[in-house]
Amino acid sequence: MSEPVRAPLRVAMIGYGFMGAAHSQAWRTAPRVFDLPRDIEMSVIVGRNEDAVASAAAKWGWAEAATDWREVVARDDLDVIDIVTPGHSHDEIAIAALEAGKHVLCEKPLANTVEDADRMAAAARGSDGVAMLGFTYRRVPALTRARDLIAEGRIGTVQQVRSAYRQDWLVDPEAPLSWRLKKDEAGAGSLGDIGGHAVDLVQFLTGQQLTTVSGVIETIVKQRPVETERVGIAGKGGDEYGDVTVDDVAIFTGRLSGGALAAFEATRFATGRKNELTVEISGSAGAIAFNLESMNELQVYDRTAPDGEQGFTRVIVTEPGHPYLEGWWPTGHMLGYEHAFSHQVKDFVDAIADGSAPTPTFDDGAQVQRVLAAVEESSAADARWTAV
Ligand code: SOE
Repeated sequence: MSEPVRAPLRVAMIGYGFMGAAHSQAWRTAPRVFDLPRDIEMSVIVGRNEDAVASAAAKWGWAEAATDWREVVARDDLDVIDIVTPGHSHDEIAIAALEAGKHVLCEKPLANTVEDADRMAAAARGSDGVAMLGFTYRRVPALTRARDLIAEGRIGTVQQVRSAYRQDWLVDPEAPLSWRLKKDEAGAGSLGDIGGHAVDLVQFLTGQQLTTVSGVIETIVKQRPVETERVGIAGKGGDEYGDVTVDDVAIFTGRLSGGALAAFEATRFATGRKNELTVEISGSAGAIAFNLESMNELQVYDRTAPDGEQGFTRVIVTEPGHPYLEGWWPTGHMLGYEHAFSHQVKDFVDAIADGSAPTPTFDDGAQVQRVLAAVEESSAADARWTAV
């Protein structure tokens, strides 16, 4: 499909929850901050509830609202389909969009099962459209910078890795049974929703893949009030109770292709931890450490520093030369959660314009699903070491 270079990219977004809000602000903001090679038209937002999707369109700046994603995907006046629905619908929407010649940005997880993820990856490989997965934390400047330092050999050989994604919004046993706690919609619980981020991040930072895992997953609160109203991530519950069908906590170890051991934790039961994603990569010549709750900072340790001067250095990753910083504020004026979504749009649009394949690819997403499935398999077999 050949397109005039400056023709605007006409975007349709399917879904309008938490990720719909995040992606909408990115489509609005990226063209105003970066010099994108294509203009952006926020053409259509799609959701099943007509009134709710109309009000989301008005609030977030979409020109039209629609209720049937199939009709939207088939339209020939759209170029991009951005998928922000729960994981169980990703495969059907993404494959239809790719077959219709659209470019596809898909929020993580790629899919709820390895089989669906593999079918999506095959569709992406066979399509002229650009396909990219939204593991957005890769585009937090401190983490992009960490990846570059590790790739340049600054911490030497990776010898050990640890990463934890900890939240606490399910500590309350009366927190309702939202879609994120139902296997048929979410696929997995903490493991899939936030453990997937930790796995992707470790693989992205080290440039290595997990080859084998051993772990345990557990559901702490087994029944919860059925959700009566969806509000933010946690929702509101009624008098009726239903079964939680996903894990609350996942604790696992893995071996990276380079040989290093990695330890992971994913939980929504870390009382007091709101959205703490930590990663620490220990190498033969140094180390890097990061915590999302201080997301502009990268801790860097250099073993070659003179004796008496060694220690983790706190680098504020807001210098003009740091990744993605060219479009933002003067040094030290801090970025937040939403900025990485704008960086994701920037990289996606750049790739569409220059015909390159942006990462993470759908193949990357399928590989992460394989890791998560191996953790579930290991847990069911008393934490036996399980090949990915
Ligand atoms: C989206 O990237 C996401 O993974 C959500 O699905 C999680 O629930 C959130 O807490 C982290 O971000």
